[in-house]
Amino acid sequence: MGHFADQLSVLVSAAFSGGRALQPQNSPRRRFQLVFIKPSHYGDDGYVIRWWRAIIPSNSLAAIYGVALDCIANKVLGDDTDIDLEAIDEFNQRIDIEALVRRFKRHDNFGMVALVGVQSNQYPRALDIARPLRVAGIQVAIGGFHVSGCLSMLDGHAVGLDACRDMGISIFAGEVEGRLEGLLRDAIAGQLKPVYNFLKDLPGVEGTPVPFLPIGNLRRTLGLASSFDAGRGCPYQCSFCTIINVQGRKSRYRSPDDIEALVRANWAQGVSKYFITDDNFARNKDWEVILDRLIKLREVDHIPLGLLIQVDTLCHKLPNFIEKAKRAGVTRVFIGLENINPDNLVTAKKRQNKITEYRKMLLAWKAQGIFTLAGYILGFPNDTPASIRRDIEIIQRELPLDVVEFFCLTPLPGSEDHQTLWRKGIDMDPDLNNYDIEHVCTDHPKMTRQEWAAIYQEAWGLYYSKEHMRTLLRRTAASDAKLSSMVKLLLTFSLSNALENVHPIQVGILRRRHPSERRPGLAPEQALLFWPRLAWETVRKAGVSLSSLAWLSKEAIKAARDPERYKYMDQALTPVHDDDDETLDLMTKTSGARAAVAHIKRVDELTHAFAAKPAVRGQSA
Ligand code: B12
Ligand code: SF4
Repeated sequence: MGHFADQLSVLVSAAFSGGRALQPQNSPRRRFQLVFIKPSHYGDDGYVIRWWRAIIPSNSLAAIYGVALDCIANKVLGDDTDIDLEAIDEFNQRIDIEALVRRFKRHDNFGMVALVGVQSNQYPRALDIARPLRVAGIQVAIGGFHVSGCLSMLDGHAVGLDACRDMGISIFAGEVEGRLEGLLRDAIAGQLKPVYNFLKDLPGVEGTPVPFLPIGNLRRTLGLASSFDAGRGCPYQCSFCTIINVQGRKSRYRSPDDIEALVRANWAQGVSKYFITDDNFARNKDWEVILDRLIKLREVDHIPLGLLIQVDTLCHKLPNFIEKAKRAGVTRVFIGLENINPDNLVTAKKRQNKITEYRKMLLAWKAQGIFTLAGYILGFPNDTPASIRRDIEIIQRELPLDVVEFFCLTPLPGSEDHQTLWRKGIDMDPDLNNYDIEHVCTDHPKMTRQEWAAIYQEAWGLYYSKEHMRTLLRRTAASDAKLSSMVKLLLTFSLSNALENVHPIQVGILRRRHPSERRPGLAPEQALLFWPRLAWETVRKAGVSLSSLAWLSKEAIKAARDPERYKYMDQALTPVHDDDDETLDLMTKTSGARAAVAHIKRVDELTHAFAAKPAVRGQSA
């Protein structure tokens, strides 16, 4: 309990401080400037992707911020040194580099800028942020999936890590819990090491400081949501995955007490909506006690929790999982469906995804009125533009899925796929900015890079056709789920790519641009053209968004008022039948699907034969 109370008091005092400059300003002691920056990356227009309001906050930032609060509370730099802490998410806040340099100068450069949670696609931008800071003599460290993934899988130099060494940026690979203190001590001595590598020593996360962002940061996201990882690590071995090579395959998890502390601290600042970022919450070994605690906070303490979780396609087989998730406040669930062709799933070592279970699992979530969002990867070896078009039609017709998110299969640094191509010297896009799983970064056996990119663009329009969005609204009305939530989801997912040319999970409201955020190397644009064009684009996009919103709202109202709404039925909503494997295209259109069905039947027959044997013996006895 002592630990719980400590966590809570650190977080609640941070909540009330607003998060910036956490120590008294008039203190005569040394003030160490600690600035956490989560870099964004460049859009195809050459400008940093930044929004007035982003949709999702950064959990990497919250995780390291929570650890820093703990360091401040424990005065790890000694009694004579205060820490001024600030977190900036470039997704929703412009980084004024000149102002930052001036601020550090006022403090004789006593401090450090930490580039946080830097993914491969954000690495070039992170270096561009670091460059002027290093020129000004400011200490900079970098961490996150790019450096960790590369050091875990490659030779210590690839991909682009020497750029950090050349610029004197300290590389931090691995997790920061229990290690920030040491890093800060090195920083106050002006002696950051070139590389810190803790990848072989993953910390237990139970009892470590919990992710936390102050309200000032959270207000920059839509819907005032926060995030936390209830656990890390996934037991599976998908070859495109970076996570297992950075966070490991063993399940490590936070305690229910820790989670309660962060929920209460956030509630003290009015926040009760969360993205639980575990890549596979169903494989968090402690999912049940965590859900039980969240249920208590919701049902007994009346904290109005709203949760988004990520799970696998076998989660419905865990007794009570879906029911408890509902009671804990889960309203949306992200499922790594990835593909409906088992041959493709096998090539990616995603054998745990059984297409024969997809409908059961999706209907189980639907029965609870929980929205399902599925990740769907385009570009597996058996994919062609024609097969992708066919598969999208099958999904629309036969799977009771709400939202589909398309991605391009990408050899992300840190994944086995990347390592294989890198070892074989196969051509991959040298521009890391493109490794955002929306761009094609290597060759495909059956499609040219152009065909692949084109079908990715086309896929969004195919799935989010007006006709299918109308069907989705009718399915929502029939299952009595919240139509206004479905309208919001459809608005975001149907427009992000078409209007903003970015994936819905990195979209926001009102795209911001600033001439200073143009990618170095690209010609600067004339102010006289830049500002009017930005204004015109903003007006045009607002017009398109409003007209889509009007259309979706009209259709939602129609679906809600339909006297027959609860009688609506289609193939996707039809309960699972024994003959599905003969009648559904999902089970019959590919050789992989047919083989999967045959395999299930064989297992079933063997199980029954085995079960029947003792009875036969009994009869003969
Ligand atoms: C939540 C999440 C998101 C959220 C929030 C972003 C965030 N990073 O918090 C959203 C939905 C916005 C998102 C979007 C995207 N994401 Co994402 N996301 C994740 C996810 C599932 C969890 C992140 C997290 O909280 N991890 C837990 C924290 C604690 O770990 P961490 O980030 O590594 O940070 C720890 C250490 O690295 C270290 N550390 C980190 N930085 C620093 C810095 C210093 C100086 C130090 C000392 C230590 C340190 O300390 C932290 C605590 O231990 C990860 C997968 C994963 N398991 O991490 C993917 C992941 C990071 N995302 C990924 C991708 C590709 C994307 C997108 C590009 C997808 C897209 N096309 O839209 C976008 C990019 C937009 C963006 N703003 O980041 C990839 C990155 C792979 C790579 N090699 O680059 C990952 C790994 C998933 C994958 N597919 O492999 N994402
Ligand atoms: S299930 Fe998800 S987190 Fe686990 S290995 Fe596969 S892609 Fe990675």
